[in-house]
Amino acid sequence: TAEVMSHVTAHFGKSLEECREESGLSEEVMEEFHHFWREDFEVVHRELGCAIICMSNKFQLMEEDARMHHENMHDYIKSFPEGEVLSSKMVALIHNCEKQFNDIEEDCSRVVKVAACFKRDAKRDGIAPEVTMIEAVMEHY
Ligand code: BOM
Repeated sequence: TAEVMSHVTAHFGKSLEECREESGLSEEVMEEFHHFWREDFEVVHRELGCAIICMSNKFQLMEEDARMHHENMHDYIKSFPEGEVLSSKMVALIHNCEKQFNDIEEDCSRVVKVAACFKRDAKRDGIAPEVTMIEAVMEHY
């Protein structure tokens, strides 16, 4: 659900600042990670892909090949309130997007494409959070 996704985003987003330097993601492009879900934020910058890889590695959510670690992603999402209602759905959405861009060899460029696909499909399926929902739970993390 969108409520659970707001918790996951708030927690995951906290690692952005640790990854700013090595990803090269400027504040002009993305001021705060939860703006990912803004209607007018376009998920297009390669540096955002690099940042998502770096952030995911803080929680062991990716394999060596910069693809999702299915079991760890499941467990990570389940660790949030009511996370078990979102985990399988979210892993399936991400994996479906990964399959569509498997031919892109460069990791950062591929991951930002996967992330844009995931945002679109999450919105389509009604599990994308509003920015205000994320802001309401950020103080808990
Ligand atoms: O092959 C790439 C696998 C990783 C893709 C991750 C896509 C989602 C990143 C952007 C959205 C984040 C929202 C919540 C936290 C997800 C862990």
